[in-house]
Formats: sequence, structure tokens, C-alpha cells
Amino acid sequence: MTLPIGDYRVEISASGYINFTAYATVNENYNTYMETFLLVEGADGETGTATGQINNALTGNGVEGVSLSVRKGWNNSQNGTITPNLSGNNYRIVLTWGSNPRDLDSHMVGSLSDGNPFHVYYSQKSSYDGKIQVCNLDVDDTTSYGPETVTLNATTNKPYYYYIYHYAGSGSLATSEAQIKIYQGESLVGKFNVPTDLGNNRYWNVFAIVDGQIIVKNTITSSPDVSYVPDSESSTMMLDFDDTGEDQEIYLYFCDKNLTQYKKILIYQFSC
Ligand SMILES: [Ca+2]
Repeated sequence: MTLPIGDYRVEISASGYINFTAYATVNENYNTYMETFLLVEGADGETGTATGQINNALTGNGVEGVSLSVRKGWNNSQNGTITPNLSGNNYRIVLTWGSNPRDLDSHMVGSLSDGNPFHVYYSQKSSYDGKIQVCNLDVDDTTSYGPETVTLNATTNKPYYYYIYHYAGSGSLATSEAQIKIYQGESLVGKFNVPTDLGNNRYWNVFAIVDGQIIVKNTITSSPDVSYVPDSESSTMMLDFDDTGEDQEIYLYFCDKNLTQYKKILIYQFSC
């Protein structure tokens, strides 16, 4: 659904199940995908259980001394991960999922400064741009839950495509409860939950990072899509004037050759 920008509280209820409250933030020009909610049979006031382990996203090992907040009325067996802070403009992408399928694989495809491609995944765990490690698969988990972590040090302004492949195990991406978090520096800059209504193909094309922007794709296909960000030769720019609110704004749009917008930058804002 389309909603005005803001923070939302979502009340979920069904006959015979414990009510549940979730929270979501809707940002400008950004699709917010909420996680799949598993309602618990029973009535409000009953108790549930909380189990799980908190792992380091770089090593997959358990972490001690963690404080944990628990949500009321939720029968939760989800494991968690925490990730050490990054400096600069590096990105860390952390994949977690449920028990089945047992093995999801993260892939990162991009270009080096000399124009040659690179592809980091379980059988090519790192790639170098000269002496700079541009991409590294820090952890490859093959036995459910994750975390599986990719670190990217973007050395060009060309697109870096991130996608997931259902490598082995029963079930499908749609039933995997897969979730991806993107960290830039010390900030969580993106969170995605796997779509549950886009079929049973094995590739989840999640997003691309290009020139500091996250371009969301979020499709499930029979082969990876690593071409949805238009290259600079076929793109164009347009200026647009927005006077619909109290303030007036001038935006610069980047568009592909079909004039489909993929990036929008606020150039100037003023009040009359
Ligand atoms: Ca894996």
C-alpha cells in the first residue's frame, strides 16, 4: 500500500490468535518491506517462550555480554546477529534466515577500476582492486540460520549487485524467513525481508549499491538479474520543480533511456 512518509504502528489480529503489534518507517522514494509475522495461537495474556543465540556476523561465533529486548506476546525462536562497527563508506551486508532451506548463498557482482568484473561468493570468497580488498565473503553458512556476511569496499561508482541463491535444502526462498541488513559505517541503512508472494524460483535479486545509493530490486527469478541499474552512457538527467507543499523544491532526476527514474536528488529548497 502507498502511505505518507512517517513512523507507523501496525496492529495485527486474527480470531484465535494473540494480537501482535509491529512498527515500520516509511521513507520518501523507498519501499519498506515488513517481515513475515507468525501469529501464536491463544488469547492475550498467555505466555510464550524466547530462545536463540546472538552471533558475531563476521565470524558466526556466539557473543557474550549482549543485552536483549523481548517483545510481549510473541513466541520467538529467532536467532540474532550483531556486527562490529565499520569505518568510512564500507558496507556490510548480513543475511540471516530460518531452518529451511538449510543453505542460502550470498553473491556480490561488480566492476573493478580497470573495468573487469568480479564475482564474490562461496567458491570465490574475496576480490581485490589492485591492493584494495573490494569485496569479501566473511562467513559462508551452510547449516541454516546464518549469519552469512559480505563486506564491500566500493572502489568505483559503478553498480555492485547483491543477490541470494537458494543453493540447497527443502522449502523455498519464500518460506526461508530470510532477512538482509545493510550497514554503512555505524548505521543500519537498509533492511529487507524476502518476498513471500513472488513464486518459487531460486534467485532473490535484492539491491544494488551505486555511487553511494541503494537501488532496490527485490524480485525472485530463475537467473540472477545483474543489469537493472542503467549505465551512465544510456542514462540522462532532468530537473523538476515541485511547488505542491509549503516549500518549493528543485530536484535533479537521473533516468534511464526510457526515462524511468532511478535516483532523485534535492538541489534547492526555498519558501515563498
Ligand atoms: Ca551459504
